Amino acid sequence: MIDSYGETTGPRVSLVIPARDEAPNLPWVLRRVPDIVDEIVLVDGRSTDGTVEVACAVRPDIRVVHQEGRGKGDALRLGFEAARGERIVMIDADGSMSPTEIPRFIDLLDRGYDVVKGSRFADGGCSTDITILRRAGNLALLGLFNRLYASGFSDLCYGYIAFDRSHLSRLDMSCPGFEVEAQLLISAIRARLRVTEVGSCESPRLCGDSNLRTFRDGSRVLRTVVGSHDRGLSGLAVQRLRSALWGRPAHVPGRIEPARPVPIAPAPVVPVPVVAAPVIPAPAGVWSERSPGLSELPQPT
Ligand SMILES: Nc1nc2c(ncn2[C@@H]2O[C@H](COP(=O)(O)OP(=O)(O)OP(=O)(O)O)[C@@H](O)[C@H]2O)c(=O)[nH]1
Ligand SMILES: [Mg+2]
Repeated sequence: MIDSYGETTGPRVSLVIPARDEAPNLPWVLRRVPDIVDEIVLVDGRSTDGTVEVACAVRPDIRVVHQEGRGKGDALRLGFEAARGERIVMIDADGSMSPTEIPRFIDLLDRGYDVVKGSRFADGGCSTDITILRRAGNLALLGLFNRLYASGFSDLCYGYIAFDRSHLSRLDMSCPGFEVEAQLLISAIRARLRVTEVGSCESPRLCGDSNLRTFRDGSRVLRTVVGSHDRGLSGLAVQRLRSALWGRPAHVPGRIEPARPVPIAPAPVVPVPVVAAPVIPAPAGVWSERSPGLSELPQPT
């Protein structure tokens, strides 16, 4: 890419699209990608319906990543690693999300947010696809998520998300399946990234069968949301239970790990202090602790 000063720069916005047997839907999606997107990365999940051929015919400049493993989370992780843009946007390939909304996500990143997530239930959002069962499941998981992570989101299981590439190493995407969106958000909150929502409209997939199984994938999201909880007494209880059951605490975010879990030794349990230290209120917006400067330390006589 050549910038306005005639210098060669890398792509600014990368669009990552996981696709498994989405050949009939991809032309609709790819033809609506706005010019603001500099590169498209398609992660093909061993499709057998000509997905890659169709994508290359519609967008000869598309970059294709071939996925060896399985699952949307696994595909996204590969796509993010391959993406070269400063800004990364993820979108589904089935025509349920319109790429024409991408500029709204990028605009919020430009305004200083680190992660922008689409919400079907925020202002300007809608869904003509969600069933009563999925809406109830999403609402229940969202309520739990907001409570455990002290957040105030209006949607959880929706995969239209944009973020700044510089935060990639802090976003945890080690889960292989549809629970990856919840996992990404949990790690963003833990890393104290500025996350915001933007209204987004979801339509029914254009053609083909859903890869999502409501109960199987819903329970995986539930396990991710509860299993990653590590704050307060309930968090301590969850992590102790995890250690007792599987011999390891929740995945520690901060890096992208291989899809296959690496066995790690259980972390030592830090004892909770019996007597709480007196809390000294700090003025708002100022760190409550401060180390003395060298000049303030007692000087040797
Ligand atoms: N590469 C790859 N993509 C996948 C895999 N599983 C799902 N996807 C893609 O992930 C996106 C979301 O999957 P969907 O099947 O649409 O799931 P959903 O949006 O929850 O359900 P519906 O829209 O109701 O079908 C689609 O673009 C799929 O093609 C996979 O194992 N590998
Ligand atoms: Mg879909």
